[in-house]
Amino acid sequence: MWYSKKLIFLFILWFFSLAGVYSQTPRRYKFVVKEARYTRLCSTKKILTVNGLFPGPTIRVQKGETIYVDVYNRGKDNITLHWHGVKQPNNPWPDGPEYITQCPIQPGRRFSQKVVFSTEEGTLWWHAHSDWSRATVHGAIIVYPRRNYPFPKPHAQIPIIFAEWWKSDVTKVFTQFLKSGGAPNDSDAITINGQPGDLYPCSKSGTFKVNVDKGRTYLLRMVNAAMNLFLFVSVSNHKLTLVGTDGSYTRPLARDDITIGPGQTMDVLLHANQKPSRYYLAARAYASGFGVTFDNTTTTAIIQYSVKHNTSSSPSLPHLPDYNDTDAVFGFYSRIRGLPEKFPHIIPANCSTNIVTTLSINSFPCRKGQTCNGPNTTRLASSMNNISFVTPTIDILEAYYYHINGVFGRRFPTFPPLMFNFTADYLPLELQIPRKGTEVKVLRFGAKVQIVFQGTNLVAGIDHPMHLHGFSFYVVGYGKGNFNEKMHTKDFNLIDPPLVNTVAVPKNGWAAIRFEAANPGVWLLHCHLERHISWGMETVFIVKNGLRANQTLPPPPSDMPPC
Ligand SMILES: *[C@@H]1O[C@H](CO)[C@@H](O)[C@H](O)[C@H]1NC(C)=O
Ligand SMILES: *[C@@H]1O[C@H](CO)[C@@H](O)[C@H](O)[C@H]1NC(C)=O
Ligand SMILES: *[C@@H]1O[C@H](CO)[C@@H](O)[C@H](O)[C@H]1NC(C)=O
Ligand SMILES: *[C@@H]1O[C@H](CO)[C@@H](O)[C@H](O)[C@H]1NC(C)=O
Ligand SMILES: *[C@@H]1O[C@H](CO)[C@@H](O)[C@H](O)[C@H]1NC(C)=O
Ligand SMILES: *[C@@H]1O[C@H](CO)[C@@H](O)[C@H](O)[C@H]1NC(C)=O
Ligand SMILES: *[C@@H]1O[C@H](CO)[C@@H](O)[C@H](O)[C@H]1NC(C)=O
Ligand SMILES: *[C@@H]1O[C@H](CO)[C@@H](O)[C@H](O)[C@H]1NC(C)=O
Ligand SMILES: *[C@@H]1O[C@H](CO)[C@@H](O)[C@H](O)[C@H]1NC(C)=O
Ligand SMILES: *[C@@H]1O[C@H](CO)[C@@H](O)[C@H](O)[C@H]1NC(C)=O
Ligand SMILES: [Cu+2]
Repeated sequence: MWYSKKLIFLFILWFFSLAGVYSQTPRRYKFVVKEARYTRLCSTKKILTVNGLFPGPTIRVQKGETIYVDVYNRGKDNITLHWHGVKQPNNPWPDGPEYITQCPIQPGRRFSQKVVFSTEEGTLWWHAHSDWSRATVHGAIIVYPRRNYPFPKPHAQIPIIFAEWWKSDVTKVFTQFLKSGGAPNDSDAITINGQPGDLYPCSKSGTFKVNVDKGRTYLLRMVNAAMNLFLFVSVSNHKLTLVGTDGSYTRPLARDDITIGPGQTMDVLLHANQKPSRYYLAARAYASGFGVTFDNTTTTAIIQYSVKHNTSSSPSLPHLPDYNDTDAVFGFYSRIRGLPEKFPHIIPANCSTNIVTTLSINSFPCRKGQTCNGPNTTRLASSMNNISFVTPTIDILEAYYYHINGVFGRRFPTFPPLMFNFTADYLPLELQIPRKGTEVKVLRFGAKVQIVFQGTNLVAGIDHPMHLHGFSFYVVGYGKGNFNEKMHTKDFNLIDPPLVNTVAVPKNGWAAIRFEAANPGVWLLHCHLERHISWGMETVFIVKNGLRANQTLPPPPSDMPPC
């Protein structure tokens, strides 16, 4: 009888799951990339999604787990997916950045991506890493502790994902600005979990709501998935206590408002300790670039207490710093500390590899016969150490692994090719023109690396959220103006620096990071402002093999997307 066989089979499954055998099979997620219709700001359009969802599904794992995500491309365009902040030890092939570690998954194809979690604990996220599709193709990753949190267990945990919404097709915004040489069109709304909120037309009914009980504590797992916006976030009448960032815990830091840059995550405790009522959680842009336009709208969600209260009165907006309040941002980031007592830190003391790199906005002269929308009819660009990165057409990891020549060079400069007052108010125009190239930096396995990111005031000084794949790193120093090794190194924090994967380099300032290059592979380093990476603010580290088997680049998986 067929059903008894089925019963026996189920019984065996049940037995093995109890025995812990079944549960050791890695968990699998099915991600179908496809278009879906969404109505926002009074109009309907098709957007690219995973499984039809915006934001996409949340991945929930235990610390140290390995999972597989089966990615099916049922869209019209090439795509890749990246697991932002997951270090992927010895596992660079499924990391995701297009033409860096893989060729894209073409329409109709599939790629099973192995995602290896190790020491991360807290909030991370995943997103598309090809053209501008990450605008809508993204979601949260929650990494639960094996035992306890370093703070009392919160009553509930709520992902808060910020994003940007364009009324027009994002693909068009992307192709148009690259063609015109100007800045991309600003978005029309900021969203919280896919919803713009009360202050935008046709958006009130969808506003995201968090239901709270008085006296309880909630963990808001914030992700900034916005393409081009740093955000200030605040909740009226409540303090926010930062307890983690980028998948690592921090010393509790109580604030009226926090800043979150593109690519960053912030774990924030909200104590529901006010008069039962409704309160706005609001966010809007921090945008300090002189003459740089931005989406200046305000997004809201509602924190509502469960006890009966007067719901016809509208909640009040919290105070948020001014859009140009550079000091508020500097004050916030420079106060974040790691938790070395609970999570032993090994901060590289003496670095054998020292890199200083400028981060600049640049401009190319317009090509003959074209009109360019950049400042002074130029074509905007950006660079690291004066090289504007040119993405190859075969991925760098494959070219490195199979020794394919001519795809990349190994001459990323270790220091700025030209020393000048990087943060001066007026800089000679001829410094604005960068070089084009596909240059990587090769690192010895286990090298202790220090990188100083130096923002410049070329074209327009602005903050840059610099993100490194394959590693977390310590932010040991953070300052305004020009970095000075003699003056600043002695003040580095080697005691309790925060451990992150994205550092907000201050406008016309610098940030110093340290990490150990103990992960063989090809790892992208880039600005997470999407317009900057599109203009070339990126480079690549190749970390060579170590001596052990598990320090050696494995062969690619058999279903690696072909070029
Ligand atoms: C971008 O803005 C310009 C000027 O407002 C407009 O003409 C153009 O259609 C916009 N592009 C897209 C893709 O919305
Ligand atoms: C936002 O920017 C627009 C266009 O530049 C401007 O007209 C408007 O006054 C600004 N709104 C706020 C709240 O700053
Ligand atoms: C509720 O708030 C509205 C608007 O502020 C007010 O008009 C109304 O009297 C209030 N109702 C009660 C029961 O307090
Ligand atoms: C910010 O901009 C306002 C005007 O929009 C100006 O009054 C203020 O001085 C600026 N603040 C800073 C710190 O630049
Ligand atoms: C780092 O260098 C300093 C001075 O050169 C030296 O005193 C110290 O012992 C070194 N530390 C380590 C961990 O090698
Ligand atoms: C624009 O170009 C002119 C002539 O080359 C130059 O004098 C001026 O300073 C430039 N302005 C900007 C903002 O680059
Ligand atoms: C660099 O420029 C800044 C801003 O104009 C100025 O304050 C500083 O003194 C300059 N530094 C040097 C070394 O000239
Ligand atoms: C960048 O390189 C170009 C071309 O070599 C040069 O003209 C320009 O001055 C350089 N700029 C800087 C800031 O190094
Ligand atoms: C590599 O292997 C060594 C010893 O076999 C082990 O101690 C270490 O944890 C392994 N590293 C990783 C990343 O698996
Ligand atoms: C999609 O990817 C393939 C493989 O890299 C490439 O040949 C093709 O040009 C890409 N298509 C587009 C539209 O970029
Ligand atoms: Cu940038």
